[in-house]
Amino acid sequence: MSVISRGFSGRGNAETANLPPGQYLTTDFPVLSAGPTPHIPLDRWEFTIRDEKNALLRRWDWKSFRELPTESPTVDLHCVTRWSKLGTSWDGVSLDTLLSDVHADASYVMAHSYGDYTTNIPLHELKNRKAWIAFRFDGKDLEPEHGGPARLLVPHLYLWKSAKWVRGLQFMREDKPGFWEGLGYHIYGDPWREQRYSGDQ
Ligand SMILES: Nc1nc2c(c(=O)[nH]1)N[C@H]1C(S)=C(S)[C@@H](COP(=O)(O)O)O[C@H]1N2
Ligand SMILES: [Mo]
Repeated sequence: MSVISRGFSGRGNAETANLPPGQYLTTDFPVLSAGPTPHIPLDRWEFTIRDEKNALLRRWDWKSFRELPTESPTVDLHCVTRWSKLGTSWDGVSLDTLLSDVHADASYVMAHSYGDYTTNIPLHELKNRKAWIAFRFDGKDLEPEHGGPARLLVPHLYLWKSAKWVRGLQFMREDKPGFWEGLGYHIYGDPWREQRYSGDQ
């Protein structure tokens, strides 16, 4: 009884309200990767923050990264191919923690991944508990297909901004397109404003 009423009324209405325009709900977790899945041994993994000229500002290896305080956000995911998955649970390190004492003369970052994927994001979109480097999904170590050992998680933007296998952020003074943005996807990618392609408002 409780299962039926939750499925049909309360939860259904709440979920529809959380669905951006043009999206449909899915409960599985599709894998979308532009290339092969890189496999990064933890003893070779690193996450770096670099300035515009590529100078190293911060570096964590897996051990020092995992010693940082973690958060456990529950967030909704919206892929530009129109599936949304609501209420996903993650463990990760907040970008507020990683960027806390880094001073940048820059308003944008390029996220770089192992395997060469890139995506651009305004720096302020990574702050104020809106973005994480996530290493666990649903209580389990993040699967390689979904970006393990660790991926960027910026759930308030379309999911292509959440770079899997992330290896670092580079500050940029001016905005530049990353991989999908350079192929015609929107430079910003707000699902609530349906910013799918570069011509969209
Ligand atoms: N490194 C990397 N990150 C990536 C991608 C990719 O191809 N390579 N695809 C993006 C796209 S288009 C989406 S929708 C999500 C998909 O994440 P998932 O495979 O965990 O569902 O990852 C994003 N991050
Ligand atoms: Mo996507």
